[in-house]
Amino acid sequence: MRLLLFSGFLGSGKTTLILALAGHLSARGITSCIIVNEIGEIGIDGRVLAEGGLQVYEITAGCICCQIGVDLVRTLEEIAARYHPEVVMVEASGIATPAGVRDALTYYPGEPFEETTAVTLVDPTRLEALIEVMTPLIESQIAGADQVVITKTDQATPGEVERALEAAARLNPAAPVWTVLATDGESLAPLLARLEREAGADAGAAVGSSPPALAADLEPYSVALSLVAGEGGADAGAVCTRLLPAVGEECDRAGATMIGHIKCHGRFPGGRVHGHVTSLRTGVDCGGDLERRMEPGESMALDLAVLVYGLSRSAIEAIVREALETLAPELTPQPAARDDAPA
Ligand SMILES: Nc1nc2c(ncn2[C@@H]2O[C@H](COP(=O)(O)OP(=O)(O)O)[C@@H](O)[C@H]2O)c(=O)[nH]1
Ligand SMILES: [Mg+2]
Repeated sequence: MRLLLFSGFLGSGKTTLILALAGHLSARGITSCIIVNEIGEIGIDGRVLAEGGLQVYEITAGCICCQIGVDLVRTLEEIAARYHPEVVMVEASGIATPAGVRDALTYYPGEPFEETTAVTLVDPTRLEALIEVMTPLIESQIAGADQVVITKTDQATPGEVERALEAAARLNPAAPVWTVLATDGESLAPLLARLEREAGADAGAAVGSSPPALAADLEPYSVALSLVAGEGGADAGAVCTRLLPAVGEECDRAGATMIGHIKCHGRFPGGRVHGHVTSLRTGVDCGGDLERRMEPGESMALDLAVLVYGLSRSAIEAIVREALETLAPELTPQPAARDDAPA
C-alpha cells in the first residue's frame, strides 16, 4: 500500500484533484481508498467523493496534523485490515502541513505507509495574500511537498502564476512543479500519470518537524439544515447562487481577515447541488442540478461549512441565519433535526 498525501490551503483544489485521480486509477484497475480530513463536524467533501462511488473515510473531529493524528493512524489500520488497497489518498485539512501529517504517520505500527508522496496544491489567486498573513503554514505546505501543483491557472493572472512558480522554486527547489487547470482533463493528464507512478514507487521523502499550531483565529462553522420550498416552489440553485455569496460578502463586511472556504452540498428529491466560495474576487463556483425547480413543500438537506479567519463561530452563525432570510419565502429552514444528518 502506498500513500498519497494531498495538502494545500482551504479551497486550493484538493478534493477536485483527488476525484480526478481516483477516476484515473480506477480506470487502470488500481484499487484506492480515500481519507478526508475536514475541520468542522460536518464533512462535505466526504459526501462529494462518496457520490463518485469511491471508498471514503472521513475524519472531522479536528486536524490530523496538529490535533488528532491518532485518528489518522486508526483509520489507516482499519483500511489496511478491511480493504488492503494499492493506494490510499489522504486529503489533509487545509491547515495541515505535510511534515505534521508525516509526524503523525510515524505512529503507524505497520510497515506499509513508509512510502508517502506529499502533493501540495497552491491556489495562485490567493497565494500572495496567504503568504503574507499565514507565512509558516503556507511556506511549510510548499516546502514539505514532493510534488507542487499550481491550480486554477484559468482564474489566475499570468503574473500570479509566475509568482507561484517563483515561490515554489524558492521554498522547495527540488520538487517538480505542475501548473494545471483541474477542470480540464488534458491539462491534468501528465500530472495524473506522474501521480499514478508515485503511487507505485518508493518516494522516500524526508520526515520534517511539525510547525506550531496554525489554526488560532479560525473557528470552523458547519451546519446541517432542512430547507423547505414555499408555496411557489423554489429554485434549487438558490443556495449556491444566492446564499453562498451573501454569506461570503457578510463575512467580509463583518471583518473576516481571510475567506478560507465557504461550501455547501444540498440534496433534494430532484437531484443535488454544490457550491464553493474561496474568494470574493473569483465569486461562487457551483454545480449539479442548479436549474431544477423544487415543488412546494419539498425539502432540501443542506450541509454548509464556513471556514473564515477572524470571526467567532457565533458571529458566523448569525451571518448564516441572516443570509438564509434572503431565500425566504423560497426556502425556509425547518426547525426539526434532519434524519440523514451525518453522525
Ligand atoms: N477555475 C478553477 N476552479 C478550480 C480548479 N481547481 C479547483 N477549483 C475550484 O475551487 C473550489 C475549491 O476546490 P476543492 O477541490 O473543494 O478545494 P479543497 O478545499 O482544497 O478540497 C471548487 O469550487 C473547485 O471547483 C481549477 O483548476 N480552476
Ligand atoms: Mg476538500
